[in-house]
Amino acid sequence: MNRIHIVSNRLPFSINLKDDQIDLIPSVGGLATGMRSVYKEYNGKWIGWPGLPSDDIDDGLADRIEKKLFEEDCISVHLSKREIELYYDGFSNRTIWPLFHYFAQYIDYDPELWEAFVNVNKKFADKALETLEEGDTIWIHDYQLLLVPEMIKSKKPGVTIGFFLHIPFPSFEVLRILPWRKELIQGMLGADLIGFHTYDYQRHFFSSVRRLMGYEISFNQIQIEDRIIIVDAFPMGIDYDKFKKAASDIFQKPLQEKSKLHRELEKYFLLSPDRKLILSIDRLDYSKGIPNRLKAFAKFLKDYPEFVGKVTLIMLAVPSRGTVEHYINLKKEVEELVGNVNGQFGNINYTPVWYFYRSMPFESLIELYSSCDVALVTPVRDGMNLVAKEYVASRTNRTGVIILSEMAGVAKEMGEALIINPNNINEIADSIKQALTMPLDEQRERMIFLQDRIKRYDVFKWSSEFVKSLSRMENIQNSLHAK
Ligand code: ADQ
Repeated sequence: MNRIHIVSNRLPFSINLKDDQIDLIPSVGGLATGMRSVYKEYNGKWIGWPGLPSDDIDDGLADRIEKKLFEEDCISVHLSKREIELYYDGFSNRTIWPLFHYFAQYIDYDPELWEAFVNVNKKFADKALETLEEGDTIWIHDYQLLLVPEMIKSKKPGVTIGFFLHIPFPSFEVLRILPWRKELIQGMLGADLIGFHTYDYQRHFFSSVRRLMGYEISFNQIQIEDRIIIVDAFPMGIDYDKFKKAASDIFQKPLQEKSKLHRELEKYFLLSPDRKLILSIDRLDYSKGIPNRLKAFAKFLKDYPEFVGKVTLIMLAVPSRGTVEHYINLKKEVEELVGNVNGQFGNINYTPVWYFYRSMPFESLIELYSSCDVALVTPVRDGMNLVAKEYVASRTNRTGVIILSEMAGVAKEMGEALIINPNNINEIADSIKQALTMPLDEQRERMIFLQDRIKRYDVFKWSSEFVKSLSRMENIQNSLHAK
């Protein structure tokens, strides 16, 4: 296979400027981990926004950043504050995000946002086109860049294009709400291979292609004139071994080397060994169902008062999209609910919810994953949800229970979790009780199946399966053109 390039909204580095020094901090997220192996192995470039608005840096500094990134085979797309506001905070996060997560009431239909989305997608496509040669392959990521596949295909048809959507693809009845639904589908259809996390999203996409464009679909192929497009499900995984190893390392550390958080957690259990911890980790996003989770925890404490004083919910929320109105309101709502639960059920020695509104270092996440008896993962919509997989990978003693929303893509791979409807507060409350009282043997039985499955299809398997399909597409394209 020839070169494979990556395009995503963000480059896999953030930039730290200190005095005259430019430091590149590698991202540790799942996407960066999975893709780093791909573009390095196939001698490609990674094209994306470096994370700094272009108005904040003068030309000299911009050149130096560019050079530094180029040493890492990264190419920057420069975006101004205004472009970020309209394309990223705007059309990506105020229009597509709510639409694709079924929050129709939150959609912003401002045509100015759409215009900026088209222009910025064109910027990404043009930047990629400067690098691309006929015969190359490119893998484009996510909802911010839905128009890029077609923008590249129309200029360089000999490039093999893959597109992967990390969020849900909604049903046609929801997608049709958007004035620019056809343009979005047309943009995606510039790709030769389109990937989703689950078969359901694939099915929804097909139905929109049929209804909006009238194209025929057979099995997983769309035929358009002399082109074939393959659409498939590739459930994204995590770097399983990294989580497993980090979790087992924690238990081997001598007491004096253990982190403050770890010692605090041990103290918590020492106070009363029958105490239990429930963990909740997300970006603070309305799609994650955080208010319902808090209401369900309060209902659980009310219905099962024997657990008051014995069970704590540790809730981490990473600040996210803080300039968008609905996120600001959500933050207030969550803070109020946390206050209510703690006010109603807490006392001097007992705080029912420990709430942290911040990002946490990897080691602390591992400590929490491995110390908490139950993971409460209740999004109202989620493309996949990697937190559920990270919890499974970190359970080295093979106990622990996951309460999981049926609306998360990951539920398709986790039949052994306690599956709930995230809008059913009573059901979540009862599942908390069931999880906390589940016999250890049953926990292990379920966890063994989960771990085997999540380990087998990790992030490296995910990216290599996608690359394999891209290589098949390249062969199909070549044979079609040879005819
Ligand atoms: P997200 O919506 O960001 O991703 P998710 O898949 O759960 O959701 O990933 C969140 C990541 O952030 C996890 O790796 C987690 O460890 C980390 N994280 C969460 N809280 C943290 C905290 N307080 N401190 C530090 N790290 C924290 C989007 C889609 C998902 C899809 C992924 C990947 O919305 O549905 O699973 O992309 O495709």
